[in-house]
Amino acid sequence: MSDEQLDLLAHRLNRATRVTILTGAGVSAASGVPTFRGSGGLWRQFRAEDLATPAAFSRDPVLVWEWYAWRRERIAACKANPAHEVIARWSTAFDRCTVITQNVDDLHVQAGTANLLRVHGSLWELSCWRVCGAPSWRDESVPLRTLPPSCPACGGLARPGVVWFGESLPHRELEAAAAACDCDVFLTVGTSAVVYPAAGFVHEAKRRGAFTAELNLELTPASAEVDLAIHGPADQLLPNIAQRLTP
Ligand code: BV8
Repeated sequence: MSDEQLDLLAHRLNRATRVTILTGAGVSAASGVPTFRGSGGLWRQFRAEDLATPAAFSRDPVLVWEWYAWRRERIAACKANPAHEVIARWSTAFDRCTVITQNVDDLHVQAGTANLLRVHGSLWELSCWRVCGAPSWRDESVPLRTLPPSCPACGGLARPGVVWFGESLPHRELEAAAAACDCDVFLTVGTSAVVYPAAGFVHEAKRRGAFTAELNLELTPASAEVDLAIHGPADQLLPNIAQRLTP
């Protein structure tokens, strides 16, 4: 991370009216939320991709719920960090700023972020596994009253309100995220850029003429594609860039 790089990004943001920010687990790392691929990303001996699928839930809903209950307990103790706070401020600072998050921890919500698209859902929302027609509901109880929790409408099994591998993203959020690829600056922060379709947005934004920048501790498959790749912790980089913006 060099001063020139930080100044260049600040210069681009100063001139921008339409800004889009994509975030991943790295933004919540400083809050103590385990990332997916980093150390601590594993639960017992399972990889996330093994548990976060409809097949895994059909096979063993109690095991999958124990994993989500474990993550809820970990995340319930976490607070939004300076990276979330800067993004929340920026979400109302530009003519149009859209925040697309892959995170299901809702720390962007806690930070008061506007125009937030939770493309992979939320750990704090549940829905009916049998799709009985009941709308999804919010449940922040830690621990959960019953494990597995049940649908208040039909009494059947409830499922976490997240998007599992092999499931399509919520239509409204996907449409809005695709539209937000029309922007002056597309900033991707703390994501390993391997999970699609979210990992495709930065390439789509570049294709549509946006200035693209990546903030991450390390190289990702997107690093060679973006106009600017800055290495460092998001909770330090974002406040540093914010200070360089003209009010
Ligand atoms: C779908 C919710 C189709 C659940 C999640 C194209 C090519 C290849 C594969 C596919 C493709 N298209 C689709 C696929 C399949 C699949 C996929 O992408 N597989 C991958 C593994 C190859 N995609 C899907 O299945 C998607 N659905 O395509 O449906 C379809 C279409 C029509 C009809 C039916 C079906 C659904 C994907 C969503 C899955 N759900 N989460 C839950 O959380 O339990 S994904 C989950 O994993 C997260 O939400 C996130 O998206 C991803 C983890 O990535 P990151 O957030 O980036 O975290 P990670 O740990 O990997 O990296 C952290 C990064 O931060 C690192 O780079 C690290 O260096 C950095 N970092 C760490 N600390 C810091 C930091 N950076 C800065 N500061 C720090 N302090």
